[in-house]
Amino acid sequence: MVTSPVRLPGLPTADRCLVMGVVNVTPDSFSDGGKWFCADDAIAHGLELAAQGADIVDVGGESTRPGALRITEEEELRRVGPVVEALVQSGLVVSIDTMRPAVAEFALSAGARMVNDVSGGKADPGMARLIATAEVPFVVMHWRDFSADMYRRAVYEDVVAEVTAELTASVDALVQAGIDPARLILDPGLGFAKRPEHNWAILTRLAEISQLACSGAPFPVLVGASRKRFIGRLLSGDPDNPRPFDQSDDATIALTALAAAGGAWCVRVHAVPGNVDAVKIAARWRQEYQA
Ligand code: PMM
Repeated sequence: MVTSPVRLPGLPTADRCLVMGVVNVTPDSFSDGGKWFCADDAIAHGLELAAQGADIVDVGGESTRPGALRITEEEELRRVGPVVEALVQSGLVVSIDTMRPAVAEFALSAGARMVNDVSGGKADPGMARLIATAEVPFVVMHWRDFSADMYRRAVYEDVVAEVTAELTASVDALVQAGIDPARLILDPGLGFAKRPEHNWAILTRLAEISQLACSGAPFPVLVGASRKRFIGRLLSGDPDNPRPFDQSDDATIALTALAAAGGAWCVRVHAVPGNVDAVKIAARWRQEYQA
């Protein structure tokens, strides 16, 4: 895993794992759909997350919950446009969570500093072209299909080997399109075409994903475990009745500590304060190991 502070143009650098706060401007996201659907509420929420210690706020307008259908580009722009503009103007480091190049381009022109594409550039070939030109950090998430179909694709013999191989192919394609690999961030895509056992296997082997099949420097890794259903299923002990999303924040904090101690570059979370504490604890933990 990456051991020294990671330097990605336009993004904060710290001697600890970074914390990305989630601003979902959607009526139907996994855990907070509808709560910040109106622009003013979403803007207030982003400002609150930053005040609580989020290093980056990730603004998204399209739900990726299992089974979700796509919205139009116009609707996505309508949802995220004013929120990105207001948060940038307030001085926040904004990431845009989108699979659409036009939405990413709008957000970057408004001052967003990175693009978080859950498809890792696979949903639209125009995304790689945009990122090659814009020269901003880009999240390459492991993704097999759109949400409507992703569980059908959750079949693996060796999930870590297959995720690593598929991420390597995505990185190769992006580099081929002209993107500097030093701007790429990897994300194993917890919950995306993955069943609980796949997510747990990945979480314990982040270092292998960070290294990919490359001999060069390891890639920074972003982990998005917050409030995902596999946590609620473990906590309730009943796969058919997972614990509700808003009662899995303490467990998310525990996972943040473990992922950060394991070398994650950044965690994407809904509830910021406890996760900020967790990354500080993990940084001290790692410092002792490396001494
Ligand atoms: N998960 C969701 C949305 N965007 N982006 C990245 N990079 N990684 C993730 O795991 C991820 C993401 C879905 O979660 P939400 O609907 O609760 O925000």
